[in-house]
Amino acid sequence: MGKNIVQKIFEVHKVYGELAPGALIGLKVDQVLTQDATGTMTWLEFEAIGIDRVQVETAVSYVDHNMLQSSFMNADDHQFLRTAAAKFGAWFSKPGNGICHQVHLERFAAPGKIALGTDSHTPTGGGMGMIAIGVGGLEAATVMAGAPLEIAMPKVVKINLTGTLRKPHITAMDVILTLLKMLTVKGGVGKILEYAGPGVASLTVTERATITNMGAELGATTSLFPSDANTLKFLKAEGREKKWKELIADADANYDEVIDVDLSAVESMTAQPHSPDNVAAIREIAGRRVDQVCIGSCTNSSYPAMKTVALMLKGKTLPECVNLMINPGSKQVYEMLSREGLIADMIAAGARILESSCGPCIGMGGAPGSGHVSIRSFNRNFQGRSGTKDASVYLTNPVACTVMALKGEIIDPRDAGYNVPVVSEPDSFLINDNLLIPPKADTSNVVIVKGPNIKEVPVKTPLSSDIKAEVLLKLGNNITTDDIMPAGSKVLPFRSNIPAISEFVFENIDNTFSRRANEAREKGGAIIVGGENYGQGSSREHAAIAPMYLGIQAVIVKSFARIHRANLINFGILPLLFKSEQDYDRIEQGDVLEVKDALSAVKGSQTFTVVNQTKEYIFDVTANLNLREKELILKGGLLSHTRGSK
Ligand code: MIC
Ligand code: SF4
Repeated sequence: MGKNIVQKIFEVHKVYGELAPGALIGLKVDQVLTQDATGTMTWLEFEAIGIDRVQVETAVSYVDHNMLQSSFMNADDHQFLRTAAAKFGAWFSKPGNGICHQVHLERFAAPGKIALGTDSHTPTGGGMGMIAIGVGGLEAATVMAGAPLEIAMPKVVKINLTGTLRKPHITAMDVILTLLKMLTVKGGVGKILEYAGPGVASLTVTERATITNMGAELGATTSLFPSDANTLKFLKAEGREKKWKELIADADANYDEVIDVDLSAVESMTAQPHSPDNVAAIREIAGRRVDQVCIGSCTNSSYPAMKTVALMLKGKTLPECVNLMINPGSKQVYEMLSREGLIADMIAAGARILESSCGPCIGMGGAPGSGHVSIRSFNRNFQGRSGTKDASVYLTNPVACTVMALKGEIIDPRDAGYNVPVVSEPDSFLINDNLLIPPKADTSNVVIVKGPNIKEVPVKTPLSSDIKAEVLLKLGNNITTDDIMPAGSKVLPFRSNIPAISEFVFENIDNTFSRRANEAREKGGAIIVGGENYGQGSSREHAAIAPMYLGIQAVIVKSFARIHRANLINFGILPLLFKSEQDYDRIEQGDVLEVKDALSAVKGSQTFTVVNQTKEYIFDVTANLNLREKELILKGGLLSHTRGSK
């Protein structure tokens, strides 16, 4: 029986386990990337584990999210990250070098490798023919300390691409938006999407990376493309052709599922407010006024994408009422555009050029006005993420963004009458790694510097036998980690300070939550109830650490998103599932629940009996914890576990 690419990569990296769907496997990890907003915790956790030097082949600490520096806090974090990287043998990508995923694709990603990243869009690397998975910080820290990555073997889905895109108006972004329309934000949960078929050859590495990047929005564990002649071309242009090797699925490879996508039939698409799967063809919603356009992010800020935008803007002027902001994805892209005079064309048209960072994508500046319509080439449009709760954020490709900026209205790029240039990948990129600091051989004199906002990672006490707690919040489906632990310019600077950031938990849903949780903590803690796909979106473990700090004992939902469930376990919060959906309907906020004999349920049957003391009935929930997860929950989380076993 032939093998698919996932099987080929996993076989080489397997430390233990069977490559059968659902079975637990341990994998050796080659690369770990961290970014600053999740990275301060990760590196504090790595320090707490007590290992001198990272044990993986390559670890890179990027600074790209917390870049506004409205006070000392961000700059102190950058200094901590720089000195921690120096101490522990990691590369350090200085602020200004670009968005972690774009830079990693350019300078580190390599076919056949396995990478982990403390960011949900780490699968961007899948465009290079590698397995790249987003995880919580503590997971990454333990892997950097030498542990294998342990996951349940996902199903492998073949996305069979035929035909070719009607470029340049329709782009790779439209492919992933089409898939989001078909599969929804939970359609990829428990799966790896492996792209194959004759259509693959028509997509460049950066186009592939746009698709694998936004596979995160499908909830997929990761997505990847084969490594072929296009991969070699890209690596050659980056001066890294030695990293190339061919990786294609065998002709008779087996898949758990096959989905066909005809690229020739893909339309110009947009994700409407407030979810990446609320997708429509642009023509269906054309005509709405546009106030703001943002182009960039880890999804769409490669050199060809940005050059196309610049050439479209050249010689034109933006309408009076449109604000256009552009973040080139990396220093490499930015420097190349500048040297070719393309930044000048953007500026001349009236665009505001921001630095190479996440920027408006995570609400670090660039918030739209009240009730404004913002069109973005980004990957997430959850309500309030832009910094403006009543703004309407649409996601679409950079060509459509540019057309809409110039027209001041929502319009299909094919209907606007503009000439869209065809820009191909260059034969060579401008390589200037002077913001990329290599690991040091001798780290004995390096001192890690921590500013006053950098506080210790809190550790939970081991699980207690009986949990009696109030349902502090009852929520619906698809609650995001942005809902649980908002980001944005006000909150992000507290990423290194759990006591301070915990005051913002659920702020946009119920701003009394953290006060009520603090009160409940004195009485034994609290419980959160949710629907399907709870915790979708980012990898931020703050969405677990801060609730843990506030005394949340358990979260009971219909289903979890992968990374968030792992983060809850890593910080000792019981992730429970309703056995019957009707029990979700019966519970109300304010009910007091008693989880009977939690310790023996964790150790044994995994079925927990819950008494609703307020309404006087009993129901069952389950945890489905594997052996390792059981141990973590019993010990109060991964940090106490890892410390204990050292
Ligand atoms: C995001 O896009 O939501 C983020 C900000 O990059 C997060 C990481 C974080 O919260 O720091 C992610 O995608 O994991
Ligand atoms: Fe940064 Fe946005 Fe990409 Fe997250 S999705 S890494 S915030 S650019």
